[in-house]
Amino acid sequence: MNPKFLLTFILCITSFGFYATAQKKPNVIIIYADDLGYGDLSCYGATKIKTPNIDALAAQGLRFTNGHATASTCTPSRYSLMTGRYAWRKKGTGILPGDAALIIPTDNSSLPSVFQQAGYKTGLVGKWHLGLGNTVEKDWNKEVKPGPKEVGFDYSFIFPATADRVPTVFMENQLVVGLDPKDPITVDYKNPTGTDPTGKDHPELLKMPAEANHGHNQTIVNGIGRIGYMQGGKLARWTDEELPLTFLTKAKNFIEEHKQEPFFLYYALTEPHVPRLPATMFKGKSKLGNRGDVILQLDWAVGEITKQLKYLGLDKNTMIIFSSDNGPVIMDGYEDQGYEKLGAHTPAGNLRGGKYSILEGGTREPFIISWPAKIKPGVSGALVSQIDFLASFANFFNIECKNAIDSKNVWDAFTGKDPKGRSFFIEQSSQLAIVKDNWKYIRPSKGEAFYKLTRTESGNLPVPQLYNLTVDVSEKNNLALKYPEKVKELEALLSTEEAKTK
Ligand code: NG6
Ligand code: CA
Repeated sequence: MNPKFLLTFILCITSFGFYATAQKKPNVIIIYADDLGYGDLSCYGATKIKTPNIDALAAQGLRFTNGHATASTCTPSRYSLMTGRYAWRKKGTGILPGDAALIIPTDNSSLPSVFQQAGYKTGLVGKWHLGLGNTVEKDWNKEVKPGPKEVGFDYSFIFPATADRVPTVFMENQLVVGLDPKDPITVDYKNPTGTDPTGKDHPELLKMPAEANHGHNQTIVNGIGRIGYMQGGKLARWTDEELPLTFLTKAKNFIEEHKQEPFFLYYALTEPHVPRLPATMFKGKSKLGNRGDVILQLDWAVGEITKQLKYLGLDKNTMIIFSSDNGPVIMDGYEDQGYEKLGAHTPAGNLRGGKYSILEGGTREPFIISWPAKIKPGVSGALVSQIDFLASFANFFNIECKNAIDSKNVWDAFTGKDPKGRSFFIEQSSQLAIVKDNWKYIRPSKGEAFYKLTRTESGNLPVPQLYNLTVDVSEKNNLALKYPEKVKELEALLSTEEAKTK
């Protein structure tokens, strides 16, 4: 071949290659913590705990200071993340038992289905807690469906509900991992099943005692009393201390397997949800007890993911979103000395309330988006929510979404071009609140104001509450009596939104 022609040919190929890489759709990874608070990370102001890996993610991306889960508990927040709809629109979307049926409709748009339509490989690794199958009664010894696959995940490696609920097994593509057919699994949330000891009858077998009479006293697995009864599946049951390492390995495998094509990975960590049982290498490391230790473990896992992306050359064009499903809780039903070891650490930062609460500590979360190829590092005060990923990605890919009525396209806020974000947002606990122009209105409620077990504030009061978050993010000064018109306006907006699907 003529050498000049060869050179032109090589140049063309190289520049085409470069062009193709530059235009390639970003990989997207959502790393979703469980019960991590607004003040639990050093990049959000924590001084008693250091989270260098998440701090590094924040430093190379956008750190949001007004980013929200939709609810202050797990299931409703995850429901919104998947469907783009507020969970309070649908009955049966509260904290689910481990044998619940799937609550995500399979004929609407879902976050993973949007990625599938855009040509992505989609994967889910971690906590699910959105139900499986069509009914409560199900055969755990066969493929359980519908589940993540029918919702839009090409691959899934999950535990069904929470770390403290049976069945305490992993499921890969909706089949229990390591199941011995001679030792079939049955699960029951009403009546004791099987001959396994329970925490109630055998507290002497527990390695972490449960708060008396508060759940966590049914079937014992790995020395921990669980919620729900389970029999069989002895070889398939997980060991809590290595559970997060299993998820991390599966997440890394998924990335490695799909490094050549755009992928979407929803990596739902279990930390720092109860029961908190750090791996040996993190035991005692934080000096803040088990909760602090598992936060360091979580931070380490994030670092392992970013390291792997770098190693594979995927770091620049991978968008990593980091957040949590609800605010923090110190005591959640196991006696793990959370309060005794807390010291001066403030898990919700300067916010009031936490998990289960309608106050900002319930839904305002660490919220980081890093995409080195496209997003300039910085801090954003835009009002955004996890519910918005669906509409924002759908818009980015030019895909129409079906029934995701509460999801807003805030792509410009997510990428740092719009400092404002949503015009309003509805928060959920056992009660509803609405935020608009940084004014927050909490509906009157008859619910308890203080939860004895968790020793936390719910934010419930029998009278309306109104806070000006611009000057009072800690919700200390109730201005409802001073600004009755504002209360009326926000109640009217909330009622209109509620009526949309009634
Ligand atoms: C509660 C559990 C708590 C936790 C929560 C769900 C008790 C006393 N409390 O019922 O430990 O599992 O449910 O947490 O059993 S969530 O993050 O999945 O919403
Ligand atoms: Ca949670």
